[in-house]
Amino acid sequence: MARISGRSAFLALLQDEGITHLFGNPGTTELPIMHALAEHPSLTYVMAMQESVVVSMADGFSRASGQLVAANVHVAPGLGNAMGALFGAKFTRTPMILTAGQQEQGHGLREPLLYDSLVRMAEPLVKWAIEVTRLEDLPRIVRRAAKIARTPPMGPVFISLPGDILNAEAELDLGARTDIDSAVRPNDNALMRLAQRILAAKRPVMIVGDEIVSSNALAEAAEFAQTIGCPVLQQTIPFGAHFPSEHPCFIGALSRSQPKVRQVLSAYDLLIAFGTDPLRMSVDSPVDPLPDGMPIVQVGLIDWDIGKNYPVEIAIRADVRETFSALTSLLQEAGGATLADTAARRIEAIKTDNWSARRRALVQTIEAKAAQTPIDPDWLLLKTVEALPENAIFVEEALTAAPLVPALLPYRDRHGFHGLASGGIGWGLPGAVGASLANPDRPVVCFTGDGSAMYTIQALWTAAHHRLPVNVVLINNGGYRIIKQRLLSFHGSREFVGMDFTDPSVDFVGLARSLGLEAIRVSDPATLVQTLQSAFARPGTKLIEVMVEGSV
Ligand SMILES: Cc1ncc(C[n+]2csc(CCOP(=O)(O)OP(=O)(O)O)c2C)c(N)n1
Ligand SMILES: [Mg+2]
Repeated sequence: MARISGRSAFLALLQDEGITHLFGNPGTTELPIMHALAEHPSLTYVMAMQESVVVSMADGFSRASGQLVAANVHVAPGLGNAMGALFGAKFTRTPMILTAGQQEQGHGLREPLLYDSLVRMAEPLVKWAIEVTRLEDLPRIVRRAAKIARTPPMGPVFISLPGDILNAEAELDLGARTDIDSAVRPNDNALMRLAQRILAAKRPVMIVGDEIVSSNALAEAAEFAQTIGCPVLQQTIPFGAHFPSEHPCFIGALSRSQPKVRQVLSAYDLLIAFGTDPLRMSVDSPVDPLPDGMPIVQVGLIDWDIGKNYPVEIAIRADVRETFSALTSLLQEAGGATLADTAARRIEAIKTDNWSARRRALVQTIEAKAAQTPIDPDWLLLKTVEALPENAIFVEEALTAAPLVPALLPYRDRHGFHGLASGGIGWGLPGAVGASLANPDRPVVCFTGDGSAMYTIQALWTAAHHRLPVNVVLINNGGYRIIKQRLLSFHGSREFVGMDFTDPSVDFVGLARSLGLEAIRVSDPATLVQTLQSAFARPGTKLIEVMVEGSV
């Protein structure tokens, strides 16, 4: 066995686990890793100028590729900076190995500058957190971390890397990766019960979520819906391309208003939940979103989400793609011509009010606001969606300009759309940069609020540095409009303290240029379409600042 340094072994292990990019922000405790990068030129180091940006970039890379990612941050304060972004990665169950350099163990208990217990800091937000205390354990720890991160329910893991471990040398066996195949099919009995229950329903409805993306089941979900002719709703947090929008069975995303959800669901007699936490809410309400006694059947690999808030009549822990395939054949067999007739009839009925029909009506309403100055944010969204280049990836963190995204943007492939998920803002810009690095052949359009962009604006520098084909449409309404709207609706107050940034206003064009980007400002609706089309058609990273209506 060859002698190898801890730092070089660490990078070799990551590469063997499929890591192509290491997102990071370096400090003294990370110097061993920075040193070893020279020996691993095929590993691309992506520097971001703050640790929350680092982690959100890695998160965007994974969300837009399905791959395990790695990020490295600077000891206790760097990990502290990263926590909000790590919360986001926990929410989306992103397979991520997060590491931080740690002070050398030779300090013992003397608490040097920058030292704190990194494991204790990271623990609440990760599946596994550990500090390496012997070089011999390093291979086993990295292998185990990778396996844990990418085994459903997936999620981030954390490794603390003391400097002395990274700088030491030993004869190490780097081992090999373990991939757990979790494409699990339900047993025959469970499948049969599920099929019978679905056939017995008169008005079934399906809610789908993130596991449709992570298990690559869009086509299978569509075929299942087609087979029984059930309307399909996207879960209440529409952060991914969870169903092909243009499929006749798709009727759109559920809102997060409990009374509205209850009303929508009350038209049905069976809730079929696949790969989702179907009714995750935001603001408290005395109304329960689930109609009383509504029966549920639920399938997915995340057992935490199954029966979490409501009892489930048939609950199955299995892969959604495998389950759809098996279930669809079983239903076709068991249902025969009767089911085919029923399904055809149901689909005819859905067609009059499905996603496509609703979109046509919605577009007409929005077009009526085309000439408004300042520009109407819904119209801006519509024009941005219409101008998207073929195969573009759309990344959204747009708050008051976002509600119509699921209704206007057609989801066509599982990596084509990524929206704000956890509710912690500042993810969008770096998320878009990560998505671009993961998909060098696809243009990325990031649709972001001005307030959200200011949490992680330095992500633009990384995009410019790597010359990424990212276009940022920045919605400038001069403040936190959603917070104003909520102060007004929940508190009846128009005293908007701390919600404007107009004195002075932020010059986003100047800011973007200072970070090395081309930047354009649009105030006149008459020039918007042309500006978007021309920007999207040209190479390079760009920011298009659009001045929009911000009143409440
Ligand atoms: C990390 C974090 N800090 C603060 C908030 C609270 N918050 C939610 S939306 C928002 C303002 C968003 O502003 P902007 O992106 O400009 O969108 P707008 O409301 O103007 O449409 C804030 C501060 C949050 N969700 N996450
Ligand atoms: Mg704003």
